[in-house]
Amino acid sequence: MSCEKTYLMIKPDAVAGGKVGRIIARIEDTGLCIERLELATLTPAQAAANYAEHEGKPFYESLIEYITSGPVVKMLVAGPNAVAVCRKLMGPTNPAEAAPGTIRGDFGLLVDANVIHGSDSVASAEREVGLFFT
Ligand code: IDP
Ligand code: MG
Repeated sequence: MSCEKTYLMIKPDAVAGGKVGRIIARIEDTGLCIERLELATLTPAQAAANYAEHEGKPFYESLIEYITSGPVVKMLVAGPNAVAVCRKLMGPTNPAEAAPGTIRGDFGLLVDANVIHGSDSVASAEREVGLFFT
């Protein structure tokens, strides 16, 4: 068992849709600890840094536009196997393929507005936590 930190972010569609409270409850229900939490609108530079691996893909420009379109909820979440536990809780990238009971399966419909971001590895988590929480 490794105690890890991960970076989660409730995306603009879910914040605007009034789903923040229910999503946070699911994170808390796992037993993981929300150590930092902040409502903010990402700058284009922050968005580009977070999604650098996707630069050049067909959806990149619309992804940056979308993620900077309104406030997000940034979270630093910690606990045993936090990265994998959160990815499982979120469900797969496309909400249409996400099972009921997952955050994307229950709160999302479209891949381009898929409710929540979560770091995909311990290395990504370290980088993303550094980007969003100094
Ligand atoms: P992840 O968020 O599950 O890690 P990634 O493949 O890292 O998925 O993609 C990052 C984000 O880019 C996704 O969460 C989604 O918002 C967006 N995205 C990924 N694939 C597509 C696509 O095919 N069309 C539109 N948006 C996409
Ligand atoms: Mg990813």
